[in-house]
Amino acid sequence: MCTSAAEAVSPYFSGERYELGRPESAPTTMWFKSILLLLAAASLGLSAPNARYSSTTRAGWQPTSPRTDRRSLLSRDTCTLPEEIPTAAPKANPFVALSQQEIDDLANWLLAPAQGLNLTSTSSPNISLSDNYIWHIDVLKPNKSDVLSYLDGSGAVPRYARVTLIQGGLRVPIVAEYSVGPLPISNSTQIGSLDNIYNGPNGARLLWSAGPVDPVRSAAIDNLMNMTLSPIADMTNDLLDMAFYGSSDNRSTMTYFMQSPASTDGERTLFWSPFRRNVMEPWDSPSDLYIQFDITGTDASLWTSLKAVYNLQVYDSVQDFYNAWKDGNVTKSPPPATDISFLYKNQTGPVRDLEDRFAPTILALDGNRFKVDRQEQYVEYLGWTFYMRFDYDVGVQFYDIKFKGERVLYELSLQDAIAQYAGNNPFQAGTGYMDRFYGIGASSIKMIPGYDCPYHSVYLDGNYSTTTQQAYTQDSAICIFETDIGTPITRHNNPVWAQATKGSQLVVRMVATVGNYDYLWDYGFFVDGTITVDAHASGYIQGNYFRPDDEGQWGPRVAETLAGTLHTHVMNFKADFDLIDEKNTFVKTDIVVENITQPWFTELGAFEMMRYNISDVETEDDGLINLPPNGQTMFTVVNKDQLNEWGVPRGYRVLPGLSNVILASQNSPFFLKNAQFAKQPIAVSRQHDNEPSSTATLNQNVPQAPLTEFYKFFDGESLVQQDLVTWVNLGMHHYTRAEDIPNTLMSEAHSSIMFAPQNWGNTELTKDLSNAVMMYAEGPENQIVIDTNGVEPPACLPLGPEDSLVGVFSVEG
Ligand SMILES: *[C@@H]1O[C@H](CO)[C@@H](O)[C@H](O)[C@H]1NC(C)=O
Ligand SMILES: *[C@@H]1O[C@H](CO)[C@@H](O)[C@H](O)[C@H]1NC(C)=O
Ligand SMILES: *[C@@H]1O[C@H](CO)[C@@H](O)[C@H](O)[C@H]1NC(C)=O
Ligand SMILES: *[C@@H]1O[C@H](CO)[C@@H](O)[C@H](O)[C@H]1NC(C)=O
Ligand SMILES: *[C@@H]1O[C@H](CO)[C@@H](O)[C@H](O)[C@H]1NC(C)=O
Ligand SMILES: *[C@@H]1O[C@H](CO)[C@@H](O)[C@H](O)[C@H]1NC(C)=O
Ligand SMILES: *[C@@H]1O[C@H](CO)[C@@H](O)[C@H](O)[C@H]1NC(C)=O
Ligand SMILES: *[C@@H]1O[C@H](CO)[C@@H](O)[C@H](O)[C@H]1NC(C)=O
Ligand SMILES: *[C@@H]1O[C@H](CO)[C@@H](O)[C@H](O)[C@H]1NC(C)=O
Ligand SMILES: *[C@@H]1O[C@H](CO)[C@@H](O)[C@H](O)[C@H]1NC(C)=O
Ligand SMILES: *[C@@H]1O[C@H](CO)[C@@H](O)[C@H](O)[C@H]1NC(C)=O
Ligand SMILES: [Cu+2]
Repeated sequence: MCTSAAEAVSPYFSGERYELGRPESAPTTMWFKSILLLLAAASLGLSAPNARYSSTTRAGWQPTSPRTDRRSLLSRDTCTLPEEIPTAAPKANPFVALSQQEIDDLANWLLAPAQGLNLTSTSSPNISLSDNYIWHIDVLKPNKSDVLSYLDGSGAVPRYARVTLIQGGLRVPIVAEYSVGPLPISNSTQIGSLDNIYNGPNGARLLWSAGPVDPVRSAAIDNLMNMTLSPIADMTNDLLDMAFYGSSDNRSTMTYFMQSPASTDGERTLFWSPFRRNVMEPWDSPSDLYIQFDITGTDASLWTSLKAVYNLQVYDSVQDFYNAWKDGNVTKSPPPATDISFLYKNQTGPVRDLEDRFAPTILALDGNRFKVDRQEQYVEYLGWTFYMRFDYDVGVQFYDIKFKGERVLYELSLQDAIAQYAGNNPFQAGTGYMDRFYGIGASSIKMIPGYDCPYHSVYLDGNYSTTTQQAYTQDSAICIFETDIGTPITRHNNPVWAQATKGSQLVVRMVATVGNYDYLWDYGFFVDGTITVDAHASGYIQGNYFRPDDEGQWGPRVAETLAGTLHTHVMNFKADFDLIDEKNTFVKTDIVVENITQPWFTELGAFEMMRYNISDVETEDDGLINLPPNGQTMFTVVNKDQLNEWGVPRGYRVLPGLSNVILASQNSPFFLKNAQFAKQPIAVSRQHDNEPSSTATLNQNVPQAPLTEFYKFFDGESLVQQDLVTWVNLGMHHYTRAEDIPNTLMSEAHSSIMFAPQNWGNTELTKDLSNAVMMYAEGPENQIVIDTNGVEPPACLPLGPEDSLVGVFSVEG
């Protein structure tokens, strides 16, 4: 496709093009301010082949060497690879993941008899459920108060670890989180409770049975499954065309899965398992069988299967079910299809006309316009600066976001991504995932260049510590690129001038493949001071076994033995605005409609008109906020002590976007106190170091007794000119469809929110941009001036006749 464009005469500003473009009878003449560029361009010839790469193998293109000198751009006829522009963060990033040395030192310290924790090493060959051992050693997020005094002043941020111990050896077995510090380990290092940051009934702990499925528990569950299923393999082979003999046994043709949540309060752990064909993506090869298991307590010999459901018949035990089958009393429903070609994404079908051509792409032809300090995970972009943090739980997070040197947000971070399911079977009806529990950051993937992210993106690593005590680096977990927003950011035409300013944004992107789903999150930083968060989803739906009698109540049939599955995604974000400083107010501007009279409309009498009704959200009692119909409320965070030139408090608007949904069912037993953050579109609370997050990683299995109970944040405190946190939800009701097969489409599975300046400036904030054109007439002859502020398309970009600015603006003579 990369044929030379040399013969297509297409200068942007050449005298030749001017001649071509000027109508014979034009009453105006043209004059260019950008003389230097015009001359350079004219002398070098603007047209050039857009051959960006020298090599040729389809799989591994070799980039040309980065250009070293801006001027060389004009003397080349190919655009060059944008070089990464380094910068130095003003301060070292205070949010660094633990190093392997730190993790090892912490593990040794915890295991030392002096600590009295009676821990068994996780590498012990005979480790058992009734031992105490380490699950996760991670860094404890430092307190905002400490980070701010460090960023704005001096000193150091205290460094602590957050340690999760599985304590099966206690009289009442628990899983608990502790703080260990200060780091590095010294004689003053102590282990302490984290009850200060967890407000649930059991503080920083939950009953053991509601804990994570670590390798020890997982092996015991696998054994229970084998003990339950291998004796009935003759029946499962007959009814389901599948059997199970343990995950490591190559005779196993089916998989089991644990319903989440597996408990309500940790007292008892009961879960339903679906059974799926052991093929690529078992999610979409479900059968009609479900079995309930009780895995309460640390003595796995007491674990047992309970009920079974097959073809909507409920059996009190697996044995009852087996006996019924032996007696020929079981009515068979079709086993999951064996042909899974529908789950593949290989290109099939005739190629669409012209679709063999390479798709359009985003390119920074004139070089990058952002700078990155990789080591400090710090970014600068056209007035924006921010730090990033990465962790196992949620992945990338943003801190100290400033625009033109002024702080806008202290923190912008994902809290959790949850999903509420439904269906006429115990598994889908009982599913409420909280993906933070499974590690959203730990599920981050290496981006596919050119597909997940535009070519020439800057890729950053995501560092976090695993639950196997490894300091792990996910390379290319984040990509950063600048893109056109798709429209000019401002424009106008009038008889006197025509103007347009380019709209650009920096995007920081992360993708996490959590089991069946792929979440893509974009954080956008716009040239006008706007910040956006966009969430998209793809991957495989957790499909339902197709039953005609479900009659489309939870989704349409989408394959031979597969139906869609109604579910709602909610993703909670923490937006800790600090507009200039921490003293902020959350303001609602309602549009109210009233019958009024006005003295000049005597003939109308009372008539209906609208006006603003502006009110502060005064206390946390009013902090849980719904979206009004017809968008008739504007939500802003303002700083009443910081006025713009017009005397108006400077602020940012919280602008709901696409699909800001919340849980459709608010009283489901599977999402109770543990998911209160997902029950209103917006919430505003006072910032406190002991309320760092709307949820906790271990909230998944304790809907009734979570570590973090969000509503307890709302205890009547004043919100006027205080340090506030705004909690917002993105999400989607997933109305599954045939088009979810094989993979959900990111076009429709999309949600967004925007934070936009609202009287932040004295005017809009793009008047300083040079990537703008102003066209007007000047002088008695009405000479047309085309002023592009000295910024031109680089010489390597071939332009066509219709790309010319000449003749676009004219005045009537
Ligand atoms: C576990 O194994 C170690 C040796 O690897 C042995 O010394 C110890 O007695 C075993 N403990 C139990 C409870 O079996
Ligand atoms: C230490 O834990 C083991 C289980 O790992 C348990 O059998 C033992 O009783 C515990 N010792 C004390 C002193 O609590
Ligand atoms: C810690 O205390 C021990 C004795 O209790 C001492 O030998 C050691 O030097 C101390 N270490 C540090 C780092 O202070
Ligand atoms: C599962 O149980 C069967 C006996 O029913 C046994 O042959 C097999 O080895 C077990 N599988 C595993 C992985 O232990
Ligand atoms: C399954 O495993 C057994 C024992 O490890 C081996 O002999 C057999 O060849 C394997 N069968 C298949 C189909 O891989
Ligand atoms: C099977 O059905 C027959 C006839 O209804 C009944 O007598 C028998 O008890 C059933 N068997 C089982 C195991 O339920
Ligand atoms: C489709 O992709 C798979 C890889 O997942 C590959 O094994 C298979 O050969 C491909 N099939 C076709 C028809 O290209
Ligand atoms: C991430 O970890 C790698 C490997 O330990 C290290 O080289 C790199 O500096 C770390 N990056 C950051 C930003 O901490
Ligand atoms: C205004 O008055 C009209 C006529 O009485 C009534 O129909 C309408 O609902 C009123 N509007 C409001 C906002 O009260
Ligand atoms: C204006 O807002 C205040 C505070 O929410 C409320 O009390 C009042 O009723 C509103 N007025 C109108 C006309 O809606
Ligand atoms: C962080 O803040 C919490 C809550 O105020 C406090 O309990 C804790 O001690 C602080 N941590 C540090 C390291 O100061
Ligand atoms: Cu979905």
